[in-house]
Amino acid sequence: RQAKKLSDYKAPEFTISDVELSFELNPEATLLTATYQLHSASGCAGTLTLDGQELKLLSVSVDGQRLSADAYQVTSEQLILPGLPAKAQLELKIELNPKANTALEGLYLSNGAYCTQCEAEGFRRIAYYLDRPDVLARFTTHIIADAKAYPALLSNGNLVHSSLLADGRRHVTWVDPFPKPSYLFALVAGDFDCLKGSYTTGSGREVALEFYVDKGNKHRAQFALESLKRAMLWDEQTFGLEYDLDIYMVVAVDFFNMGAMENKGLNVFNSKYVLADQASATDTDFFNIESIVGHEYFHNWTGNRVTCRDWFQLSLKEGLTVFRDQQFSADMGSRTLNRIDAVKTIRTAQFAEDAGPMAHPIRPQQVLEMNNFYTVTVYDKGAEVIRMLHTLLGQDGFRKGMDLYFKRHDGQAVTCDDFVNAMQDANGRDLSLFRRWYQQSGTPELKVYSQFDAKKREFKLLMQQHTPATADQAEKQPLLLPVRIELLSEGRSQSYLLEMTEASQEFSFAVSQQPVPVLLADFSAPVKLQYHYSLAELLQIAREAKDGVARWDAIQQLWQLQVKAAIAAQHSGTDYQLPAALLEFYRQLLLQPLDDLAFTAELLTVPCYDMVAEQFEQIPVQEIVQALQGFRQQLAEKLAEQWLFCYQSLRSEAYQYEQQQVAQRALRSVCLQYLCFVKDQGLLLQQQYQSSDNMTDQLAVLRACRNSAHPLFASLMSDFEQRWQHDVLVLDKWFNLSASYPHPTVFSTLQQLTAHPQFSWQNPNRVRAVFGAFYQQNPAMFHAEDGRGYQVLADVVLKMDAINPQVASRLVTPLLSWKRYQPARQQQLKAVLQTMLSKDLSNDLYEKVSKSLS
Ligand code: HT7
Ligand code: ZN
Repeated sequence: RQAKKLSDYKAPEFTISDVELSFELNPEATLLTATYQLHSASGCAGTLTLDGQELKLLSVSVDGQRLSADAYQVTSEQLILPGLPAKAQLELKIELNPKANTALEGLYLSNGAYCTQCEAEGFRRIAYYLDRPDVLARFTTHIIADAKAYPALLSNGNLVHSSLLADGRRHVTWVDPFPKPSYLFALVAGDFDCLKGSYTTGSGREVALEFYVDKGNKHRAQFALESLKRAMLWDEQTFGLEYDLDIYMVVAVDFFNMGAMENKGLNVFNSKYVLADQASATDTDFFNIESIVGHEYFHNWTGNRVTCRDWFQLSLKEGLTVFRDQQFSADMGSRTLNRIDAVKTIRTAQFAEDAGPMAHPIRPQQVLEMNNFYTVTVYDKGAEVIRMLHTLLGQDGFRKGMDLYFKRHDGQAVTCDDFVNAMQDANGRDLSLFRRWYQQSGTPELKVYSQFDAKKREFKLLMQQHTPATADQAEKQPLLLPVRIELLSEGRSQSYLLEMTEASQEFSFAVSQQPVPVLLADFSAPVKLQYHYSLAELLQIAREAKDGVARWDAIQQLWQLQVKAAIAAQHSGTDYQLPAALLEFYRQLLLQPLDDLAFTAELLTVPCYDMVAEQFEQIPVQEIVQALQGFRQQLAEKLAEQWLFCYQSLRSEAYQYEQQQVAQRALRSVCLQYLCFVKDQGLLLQQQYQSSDNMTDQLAVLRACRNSAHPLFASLMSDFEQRWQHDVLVLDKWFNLSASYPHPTVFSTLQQLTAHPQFSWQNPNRVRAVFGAFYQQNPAMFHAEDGRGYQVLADVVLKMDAINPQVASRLVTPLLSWKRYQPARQQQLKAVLQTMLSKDLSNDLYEKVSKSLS
């Protein structure tokens, strides 16, 4: 199997200026006629090699002449045409079988509707093509399908023709005036309800907005539509970027590999990121919808108008677009809470990726299967890298850089270097050192020591950075780290932005008293910080720092210290008691919550398993689970009255998705979780479950019951299943709760779940709802002593690999990092991986499993 390398990039020898696609839709035998206008870059005749996979090629014609079969060569991945003139029209006839397509790449069926997914390399499953992002062509798409069964026939751009044929089929034509790479092509055909709206751009153009959803679900798309309008306005106000077509369509489908796809003018979304109402969706669902609708919309400029030269540059569009969606969400809600969420993602999933066999820089250098590189590193660390540029250049400097980037590169396929060059040139600043972030993988460790000289009235910070070797890269160099700090002294806080450029550096501050340093405020660089804080200092930071993220982080660090102490106590066979000062801090917080109740809820939440596990080189699984459970129990018992007081003081109002209410519900839910640890709160749980008018509060009850193994869990879960049995999106929440039940009965539950009438191995949402929840939210059972959890997941991964390799390859992730566990677990994990590797695996799975074992 041949990996591709960034260093091997060559510009294409042929380009395609115009593409005409004509689809005659049929579930098992769709006929596609594809016509391309080809131009050789050298101006000479030559060999044209097109990408293609699992296609039935019916005919090939050049300039109107049908070629005989010996005039071209077809392999399992290519169509090779020797001696093609410098300028030629190529016509291909191809037959496709969307019904047999369970990989959900290319053209497939989702509940009977046709849809496509082409990023990254899925267009080659529709037609032989130069399926690479640096070939930009104007697309015209004809769709011919039964008019009654498929009233909606959609593609990119503008509808220019629609007619009824004599045989009862409809023929429509879409023209997309913007040249685009094949990965942005989309086609949808089906029978949907359509929610319509409109948006008038800053320059006064009216844009039609259309959301296509399953019949009966129109009212559930309203929030997504409003989110889209907010995103359109935000991009105009923040970056001066307007939408460019007359229509923006979103289609919600149930069968989908990821969250959503930004196809030009025709986004396709996983229905869970479009459909929401108060009865069926939680506050988190609403939040995600706004953020993902925003993300896909923002791609119209960062990704579509300016696209990637090659897939190694994926972070050019994804890192930047995640940064933009994070800024959007922060402006729509709480900046601090949004930042805390992003920090959690980096500290859990991204740091774990860096420490595992798939470690790679935000611009990977070598790839076997591109789908494996839609990672937290490329997306979220990529966004952190953009954020650091924003921090270094300031808001205005960053905007100047963005303006120059679009001025230079609109309509082009470019590289991450082109982006940094625009930032550099617009600001007159040398960013050569900063570029290392694009080529170096791994998590930098930042060690800080402090010194106070009372005589000299000087406070010094000595900082040392070091990036440990990663699986992909042994040698590391110092990086440019923007380090935001505050110095707390005499009730005041002074802020600074330090720029660290060397392996070791000293910074001095003139002060009169010894301050407490708040380090890495706002998580200004994606690094692991080490500094010896006392408990008292951490509590002072939690009370006094200006930066909310730093305040939250102080409590996080405090908990990490508690985990270490509790595990040491477990080893010496003693009980561990939480420090009185921490309990007192919590008591005060409960009696007098901060103005921001959602922030209060965050402070009151013990870190999750993943966050703690990431602090250990070798992860002591059961010890962490036991320590965290012990903390929750102690907090629940010692502050029992305060949890109840706080819970009761937060009255629930008629549901609205608005910040104040969201925050109230979050805090009430935290209180409820703790309350259930001490007393049988049967009445209270029943009451909240039965009387609440929204999914957020109902789900909080089910979670509280699950976490405390409450006897009500079974009956409430069965009521929930009955109530929502016909609504698969809501049923996913039930699948999720069932699979995350932290008790050995979960193993038989998993079997029952896969036999549930609504479960389908073909639907990634269902598979993720069960098995994603099992490994992400049930560490005690996933890591069961006898290795059963690993075996269950390994079997599922193998089964899925034959159905949908992309999904299989994502599910395998928690099995890969076997080196992070103690010897017995290492053996169990290695054994399941070795068995896997002995099978005939997809490239997706092979790349990960073989790296893990090498
Ligand atoms: N750009 C998209 C990435 C993507 C994808 C989406 C759906 C299914 C398969 C996919 N492969 C890659 C999504 C985004 O980042 O916006
Ligand atoms: Zn994206």
